Amino acid sequence: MVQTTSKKWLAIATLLAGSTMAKPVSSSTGKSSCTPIVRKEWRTLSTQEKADYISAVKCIMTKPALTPAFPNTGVISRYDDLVYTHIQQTNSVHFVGHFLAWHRYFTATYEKMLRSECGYQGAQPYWDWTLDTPASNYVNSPVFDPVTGFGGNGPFEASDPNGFFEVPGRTGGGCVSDGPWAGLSDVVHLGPGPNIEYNPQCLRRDLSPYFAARYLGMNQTALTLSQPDFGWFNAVVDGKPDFEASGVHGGGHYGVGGTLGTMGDLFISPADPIFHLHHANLDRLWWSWQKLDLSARLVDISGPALLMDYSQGNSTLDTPLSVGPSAVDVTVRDVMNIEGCGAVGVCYTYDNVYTL
Ligand SMILES: *[C@@H]1O[C@H](CO)[C@@H](O)[C@H](O)[C@H]1NC(C)=O
Ligand SMILES: *[C@@H]1O[C@H](CO)[C@@H](O)[C@H](O)[C@H]1NC(C)=O
Ligand SMILES: [Cu+2]
Repeated sequence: MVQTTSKKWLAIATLLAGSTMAKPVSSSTGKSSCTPIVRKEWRTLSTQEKADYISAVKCIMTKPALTPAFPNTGVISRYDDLVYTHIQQTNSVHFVGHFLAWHRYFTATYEKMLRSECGYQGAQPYWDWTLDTPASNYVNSPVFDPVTGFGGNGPFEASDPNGFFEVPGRTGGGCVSDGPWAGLSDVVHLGPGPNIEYNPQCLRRDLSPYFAARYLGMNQTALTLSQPDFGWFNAVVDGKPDFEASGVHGGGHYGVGGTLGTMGDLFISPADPIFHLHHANLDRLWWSWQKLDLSARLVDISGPALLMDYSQGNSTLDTPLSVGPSAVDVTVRDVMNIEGCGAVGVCYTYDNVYTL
């Protein structure tokens, strides 16, 4: 194979990062190969790379939305376009077989927007939460750093005793008190829940070190990775919608968002920029699992087509995926191979993966 200059450069950059580069594999649909950009863990980025990423996030929050404003008066920015499409599809892309595929496309679309609309040169970073357990390490995660990260917790606020749920071990709930979005009262424009009318709010966090340690450690991650087929893998990623039987997906949402935080709201959780670092790591876990038996797992998809409901059968490779006006509609097949780089779909890789 002819080594293009950019491929050579990527190989060198990856070697410098201290890991072996995953060669682009030809996609299951036989599309041409390409040079995937390499996603890295947040704490391994240089201070400059972290600043570049955060300024790109701030930039996309200022670009005007593509979603028609009426009646969606809360959809102001390109960033909101993605929060909005997540709200609209909350009941059709969670607790389904195509949950991971949809979120793979969603975060890859965000990554593409940061690069093409805000001049960001890097790849979407991921948050390897296993590095921030046990509980005593959690609040010191570089992801929560007030200067080089996304800021940390909000001050403690009591939750409604008659409220919907109470996340065990929650410690905050108020507006973030440090980091890039501290002191701002109009970071989140939509929600709570499915509300799509303009409702300016601060970014809230409600960290639970206990919950994170329980569901985001290497033990839970290894349990997920050891599942024999996609149906089981997907089920263990999510666990049950019960705090006593959660999985890594809920671990990140409720470990950051608790009861009152933005990440704990199933509808508007992408309004917290940490969402995409968490979902990039879930995606990395899926890719890690796929790579354990790649040819079989590039086509392994199952799970309920509707929310915890098999009445319409399983999700399949033909299940459609839409992220609204920010990217073309695709199918699950188009995103099964992250290095596939077809005419549509996704094109990136990870600097390293989890192994058993
Ligand atoms: C992983 O460790 C945490 C913290 O000790 C514990 O609460 C949790 O139950 C463990 N999970 C599994 C799957 O062993
Ligand atoms: C869904 O897929 C699973 C696992 O492949 C299979 O056992 C089950 O019969 C399928 N269910 C339906 C309704 O097609
Ligand atoms: Cu989601």
